[in-house]
Amino acid sequence: MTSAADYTGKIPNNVHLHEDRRLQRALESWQPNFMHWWDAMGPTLPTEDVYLRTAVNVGRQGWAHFGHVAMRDYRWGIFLAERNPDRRIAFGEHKGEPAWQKVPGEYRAELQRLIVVQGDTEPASVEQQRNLGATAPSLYDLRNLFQVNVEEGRHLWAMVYLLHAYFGREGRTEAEELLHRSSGSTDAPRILGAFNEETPDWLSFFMFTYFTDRDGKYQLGTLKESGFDPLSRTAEFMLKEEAHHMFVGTTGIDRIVERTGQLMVVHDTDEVAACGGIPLDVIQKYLNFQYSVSLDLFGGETSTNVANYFTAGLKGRWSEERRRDDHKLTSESIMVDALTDEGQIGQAEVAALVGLNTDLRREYISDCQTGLTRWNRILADVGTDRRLTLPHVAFNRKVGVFAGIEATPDGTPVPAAEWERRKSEWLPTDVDKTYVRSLMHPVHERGKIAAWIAPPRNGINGKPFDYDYVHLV
Ligand code: BYC
Repeated sequence: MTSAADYTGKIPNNVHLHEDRRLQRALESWQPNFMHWWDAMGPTLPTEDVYLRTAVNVGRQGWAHFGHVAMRDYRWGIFLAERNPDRRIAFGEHKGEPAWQKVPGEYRAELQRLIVVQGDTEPASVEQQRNLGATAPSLYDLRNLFQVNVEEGRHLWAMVYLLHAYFGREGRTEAEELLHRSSGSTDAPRILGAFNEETPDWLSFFMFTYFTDRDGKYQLGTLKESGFDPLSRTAEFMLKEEAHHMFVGTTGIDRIVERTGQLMVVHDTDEVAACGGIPLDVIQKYLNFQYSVSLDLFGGETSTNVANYFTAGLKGRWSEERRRDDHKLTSESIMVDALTDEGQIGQAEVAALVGLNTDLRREYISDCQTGLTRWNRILADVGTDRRLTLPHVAFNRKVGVFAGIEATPDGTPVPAAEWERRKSEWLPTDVDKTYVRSLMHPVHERGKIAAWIAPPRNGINGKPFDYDYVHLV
């Protein structure tokens, strides 16, 4: 079933908003609050306009429009993927039943919670990235930052639509709360740990869009399986936009690694700071940090929450329909990472249902590994034998079984005192961060780029690298 996008009202949408005046009015009264939040917490660099992609439809041929727009006039809209009227729930105790078009009363609280947690991450990332425009390495990168920001804003709209349309007064209150909590706040922080960390420089930004947006991909992939059809359709369309965010991360790190590798080879040294590059050790430490905080986003290795979500049909597995089992998992088991009685890192067999966070995290880890393979190929191609690695799952964890121990990046448990003494070898120090920040000077001239990063292979939407992607005021 296709619904044409309606652009005539205040809120672009393909959900027939004009047919439900109450809902339309409620969302229209949330809209100025969103704009207020965007003005107060969104990008700080003043711009005239930016070459942005705007979602205009969900159909197969052409879902986005590219053009220069003033960011404040971006048309944040509500778009759900096309509805399949025959869709059935693919897993859990309701497997085979028609997908729900309304919230089932018995799962209301759980569904609302999943939507709020998902919704909370979207504005959080915009807040974390708000000052990066001032130090963009090129107009191309500046445009990509703003693209990510406006689309995270749209993803907030996607979750707020669900809260308003399906969760009544409580949903509207939660939608307000999404604008009140803020990243890093002591009084009202964002819900998940990684979204209260700083993203103060572009190396952090690219690590964030590689590792943390990729958690988004996997979590949205599980929500796309949801028996609650509006959530499934929303997540499906969000995933389309998400692909570009991860592209920004992957190619951003590609280009930093390429520049660093070149400097290492040309100057025959690992100490590339002297020639204006980011040392590979520092890149590795930033990677260690962002990967480990992103692993925390998957929750505990075992979780009764996730077992309940799955059994209820609210949150499925990655590629649920391609799995060759009964999709109920009531009598299966899975090996999960665990601590042995002696405090060593090992594995334990648990019921498959409670191990689903581990299952998802494994899919995520093998996807993360593809980045490492590509960055190491870049290092090999420029002619150095230094390599980057993914740290062990037990490294620097604050959530799950490893939260109580310290371990080195290769997965050796170490006493707390040794961790304190040696953590500067593995995680960014103030000196590392200050150095990276010292490189962050804006390059806002067309066709120019900062020295610590290589230029991209291609521009955006067929435009050249030296295109006027952003007009500053
Ligand atoms: N920080 O049962 P457990 C994205 C809490 S990113 C703080 O093991 P569960 C994006 C947990 O809530 C994707 N608290 O966890 C990326 C629970 O609390 P209660 C976001 C945490 O429920 C970039 C307790 O600890 N979407 O889209 O199985 C830019 C026990 O936990 C954390 C989602 O996450 C943490 N890291 O799984 C923009 C999907 N982890 O019940 C956007 C929706 C756990 O004791 N969320 N806790 O009060 C979920 O599916 C689940 O809530 C989680 C946690 C996967 C997050």
